[in-house]
Amino acid sequence: MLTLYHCADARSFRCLWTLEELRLPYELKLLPFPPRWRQPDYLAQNPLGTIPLLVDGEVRMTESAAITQYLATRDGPTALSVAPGDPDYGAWLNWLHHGEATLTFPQTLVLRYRRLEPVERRLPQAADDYARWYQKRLEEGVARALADGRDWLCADRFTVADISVGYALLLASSLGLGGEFPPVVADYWARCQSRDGFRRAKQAQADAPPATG
Ligand SMILES: N[C@@H](CCC(=O)N[C@@H](CS)C(=O)NCC(=O)O)C(=O)O
Repeated sequence: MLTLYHCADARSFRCLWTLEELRLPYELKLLPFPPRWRQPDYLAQNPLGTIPLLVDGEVRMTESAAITQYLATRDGPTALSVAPGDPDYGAWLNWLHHGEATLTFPQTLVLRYRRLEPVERRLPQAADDYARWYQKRLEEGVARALADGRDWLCADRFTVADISVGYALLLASSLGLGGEFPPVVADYWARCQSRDGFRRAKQAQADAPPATG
């Protein structure tokens, strides 16, 4: 059985969305955020204290983009994966990592230094700089790629690369950065949200009882 440790709308949402798209059976452990402080016994499971953690027998994974790739390929190729040898294999891996390393990373600095830190530790200049850094990459990366009218980022279909980038758009929306989506990105984000897998994942986290310590 696959077990996913998750906080609502945290990066582990990528994994939950993938599980629902693939309709894999799983157990969801919903933790308060940040678990490092609010559920310290979680450190016994993941000493980093971060979310996600996926447990699959002896396999333990803590990187959300890697987990989506693992789920999409662990039992063989799926519609959400792109195989080596496919002309879009490189693009697929690139978008998969772009969602986390290029888009989500600067957003988390905005989250931390605009919202999470106590007021006296906030850094408006750093938050504004990283908001612009993220916005520029969104315009020159995702928006430019979608400008040719494609629905999804690569391989002419929805894949975990779209889940990785789609999650960055979810986070941007919750940070109040969604109003600055270029129109092609706003349309793409609407397509992501209209997927049954996305809706089921949202419902699953809403229905999950909180994990007890
Ligand atoms: N690169 C990792 C980052 C994991 C990460 O930092 N997760 C955040 C939640 S979105 C977290 O657990 N923060 C709480 C903490 O660091 O204590 C991934 O993509 O999964």
